Amino acid sequence: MNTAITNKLAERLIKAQGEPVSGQQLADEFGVSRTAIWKHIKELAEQGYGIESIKKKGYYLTSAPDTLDATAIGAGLHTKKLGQTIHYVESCPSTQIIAHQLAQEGTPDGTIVLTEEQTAGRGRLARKWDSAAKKGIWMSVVLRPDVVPQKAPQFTLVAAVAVVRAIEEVTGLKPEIKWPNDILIKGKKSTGILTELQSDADGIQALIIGIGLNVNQSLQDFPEELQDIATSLSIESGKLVNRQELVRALLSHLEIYTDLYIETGFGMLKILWESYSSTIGKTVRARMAKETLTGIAEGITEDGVLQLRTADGKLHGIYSADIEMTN
Ligand code: BTX
Repeated sequence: MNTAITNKLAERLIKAQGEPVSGQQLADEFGVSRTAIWKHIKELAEQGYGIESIKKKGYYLTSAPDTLDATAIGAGLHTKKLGQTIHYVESCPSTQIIAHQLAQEGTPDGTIVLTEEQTAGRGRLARKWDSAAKKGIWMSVVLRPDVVPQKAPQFTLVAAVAVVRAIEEVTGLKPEIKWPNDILIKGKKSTGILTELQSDADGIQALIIGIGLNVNQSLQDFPEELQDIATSLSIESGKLVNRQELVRALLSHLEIYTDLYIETGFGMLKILWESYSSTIGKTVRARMAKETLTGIAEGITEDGVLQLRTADGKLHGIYSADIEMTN
């Protein structure tokens, strides 16, 4: 069986959005016989697609399997660049590792790596990122922006805006951003973003933006030590969320906001970011490698640096820290 045709047929039926397409039309489009189409339909049913047929009208899709493979994501994706190359694996230690490898091998700008499960998902500073099978979006995006390396850290903030907009659009939830890279819902962490850089004397070769988004976990799906601090979209909305739709929304917003940043700078994004921030205006504790400072978070600069005013009136620029709210 020609699996390329099976995949294209799946894509065709997804794109038809539940409207029946006749066996003859499919046979003409794919240049094969109606019997061959019927065999591919049977194969798709075995893969978990729900396919019905109406006499004289044809085949239509009632459900698609809950997977993030290239066929499922590609159908209905309206981006120009992001996700036009999709690298999918069912399980891997970390999508960041694969994305770094692909970037070194010259994969195009906008390539994404998606998996159902990570066995060694990573956060910042070699922390672990819990990545339960089929419950979340574990994705790395390879970008090759023509910007100086100093402009790289803001991509984390830009990605945070994109994630919040996508979550809002798909679920109606109202997430907040905790500087620099946490997306919180009702104070609990739903998403983490990790931006890594490949650069040389000529500048940035690739930016690898890792996004870990908790989608359909129940509280028990998280390890015990995370149950007080982590949440998922499903816990917060009380519904299962379509991961495929969310990936597509995420890619669309990420494309819009990264392009905006590359073309016009951080100005407009800074305003957007601050409007979603749970940090700005609050008294926070910033834990850094060498010291901890407590003060009011007044805003971020054009470079994405957090401005913290301590009780002695001094304004500190915080480049990297863990932020805790003080009540
Ligand atoms: P971070 O260092 O800000 O957060 C890591 C911390 O978050 C952990 O120490 C733990 O306390 C908590 N945590 C771990 N797993 C979860 C979870 N699923 N939900 C909520 N809290 C959690 C954040 O780093 C950056 C994470 C990026 C993850 C993506 S997934 C795709 C890509 N591949 C990969 O290996 N990492 C990125």
